[in-house]
Amino acid sequence: MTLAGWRPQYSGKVRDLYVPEDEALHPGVLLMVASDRVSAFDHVLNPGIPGKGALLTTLSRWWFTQLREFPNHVLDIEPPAEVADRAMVVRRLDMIPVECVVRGYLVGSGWVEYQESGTVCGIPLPAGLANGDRLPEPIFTPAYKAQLGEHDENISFDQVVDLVGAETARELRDVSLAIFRRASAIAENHGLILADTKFEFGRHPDTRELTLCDEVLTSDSSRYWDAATYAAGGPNRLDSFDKQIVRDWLSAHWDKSGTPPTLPDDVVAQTAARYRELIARLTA
Ligand code: PZK
Repeated sequence: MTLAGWRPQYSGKVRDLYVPEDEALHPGVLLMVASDRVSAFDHVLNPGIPGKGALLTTLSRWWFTQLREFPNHVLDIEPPAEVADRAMVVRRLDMIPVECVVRGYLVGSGWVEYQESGTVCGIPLPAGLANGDRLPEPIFTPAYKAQLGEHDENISFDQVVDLVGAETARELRDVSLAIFRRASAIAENHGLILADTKFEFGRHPDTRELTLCDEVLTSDSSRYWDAATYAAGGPNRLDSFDKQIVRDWLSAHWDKSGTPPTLPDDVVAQTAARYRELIARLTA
């Protein structure tokens, strides 16, 4: 998409990053634009989910406000009007190349590693845990950003130390756990479980302050469960407020080779409704 005054710098699967055309006008800033694109099983699907970019941006902005005691990259500068509801102007930071994943529950790649080794990112866990079980306490389970097209790889705390140094590694872990605890408590107050999430951090170019960036606690970066459904323990207990509906439909209608099929209208509508429900519940 072309935006007057902004030059596209990088397009991810579902978001786009722009830099100011005139750096003197807006020094040290970036424009992050969330699209309606949805990805699953490493493919961007058709059609998109109408309103997804705006819904996830609303959620991210809301969380940044809730978490304002933690320094973040959001600037009080209006994005271009055409994308105002799905964009944020942010401070350009020196990014730290570690995905700061925190898990309160054992699921996904954590569950996979646990079954093989009894650990997650090298952290030993109690024996006998089942898929989706609550962990005794939240754990920091970092991942290293893979090359384009590869999956992020779970790494140990010692590998984080090798990548960024001992002091930054400790700071990333402690701040990630602190934010997760705060966010989990808020989610719990609204009948939601924050199962896990991924934060990214950078440093302010001048002050070197560790700064929360990227999107925070959206359905693309986090797993939310309904607390009542989880407690009831049925087959849906781990259904998340994300593209679960899309994944389930694709699994039933596609062998995961070649181009994925077009999503039917009802799958698109139900997914959009699920995103709206998450926001409605959290912000109620
Ligand atoms: C930055 N990404 C991820 C990829 C997106 C976002 N504050 C920042 N300063 C410098 N770089 C980044 C950020 C942030 N956030 C974020 N890559 C670099 C990314 C594609 C599209 F919107």
